[in-house]
Amino acid sequence: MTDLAEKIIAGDHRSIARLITQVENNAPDAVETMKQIHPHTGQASIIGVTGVMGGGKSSLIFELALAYRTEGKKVGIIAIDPTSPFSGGALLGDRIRMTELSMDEGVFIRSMGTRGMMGGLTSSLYDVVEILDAAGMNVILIETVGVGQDEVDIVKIADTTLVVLVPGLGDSVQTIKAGLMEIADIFVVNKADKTGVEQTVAELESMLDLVNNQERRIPIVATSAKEKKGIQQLVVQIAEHQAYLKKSQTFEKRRRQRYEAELIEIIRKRLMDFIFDEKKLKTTVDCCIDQISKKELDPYSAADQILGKILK
Ligand SMILES: Nc1nc2c(ncn2[C@@H]2O[C@H](COP(=O)(O)OP(=O)(O)O)[C@@H](O)[C@H]2O)c(=O)[nH]1
Ligand SMILES: [Mg+2]
Repeated sequence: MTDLAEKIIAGDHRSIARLITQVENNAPDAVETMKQIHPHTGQASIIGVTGVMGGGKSSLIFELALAYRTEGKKVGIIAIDPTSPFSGGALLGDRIRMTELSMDEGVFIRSMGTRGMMGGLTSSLYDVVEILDAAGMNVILIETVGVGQDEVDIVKIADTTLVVLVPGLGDSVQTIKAGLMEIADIFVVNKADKTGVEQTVAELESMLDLVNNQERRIPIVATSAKEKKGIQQLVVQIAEHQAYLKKSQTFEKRRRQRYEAELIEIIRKRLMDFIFDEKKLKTTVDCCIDQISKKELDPYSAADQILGKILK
């Protein structure tokens, strides 16, 4: 086993950070370590937090992290949001509180860019989740900005997805994209210290009444990250959802979905790397041109041969 893999499994923060940087930079060294840590994964609860911009996702993650720390759990936080206080964006006050959290040995915080190749979540997110899991984080909280494909992708990674809404969005429920509705395992109405919470909760409830064919009714939790209210209820609902997943065998199904998405992503990435490495592509292709000209080979068979080589 590589020295780095050993240190990561032991939970060493600097080594965790190093491997994450390697995977983000597409460093060839990372692959061997990633292979070695995989058998040590599978213990962490993965919680995705998505929803409206400015709804309090980062603030809620902060409060959840504190709550899990009181339970003695180790917490990993991944923020895929350049405006997140975890990434050094946002207001100074929020940023200072997040930095305090990072002083805690039981918390590992990492922010990531959104430079996914074809939109959607950055492909190294799968790796980062594996790394934090192998490093012994009991809970991994992932914040994503709710735009485009991102919130749909998070479902493939998270065991439990929280959709964060706020009161006073007017016809909030109508304006929420259907996609967000489908992915929620728990609705969180944050900023419950403001007026209009009851109305938003009621709107959500009646919307849930309409889709009554679910075997599990999606719970709605009102929280105030600002006043630290409703956090414990949220922790309880997350635990109940995870118990439900395990009881209904959905847990295994979700994990399989994640591995499937991850594997497809790795293959896609390798193929893209090959295609976009023009020099390499040209060198590979060049070898066949002579044969094609001399009619010893046709272009289709040549393509089969080349693809066979990179796919093996
Ligand atoms: N009144 C109120 N403000 C909040 C609450 N939670 C977060 N905020 C504030 O809302 C703003 C956006 O919060 P943030 O956590 O960065 O939202 P995000 O963009 O969803 O991650 C910040 O100024 C927070 O201090 C809350 O429960 N009540
Ligand atoms: Mg945020």
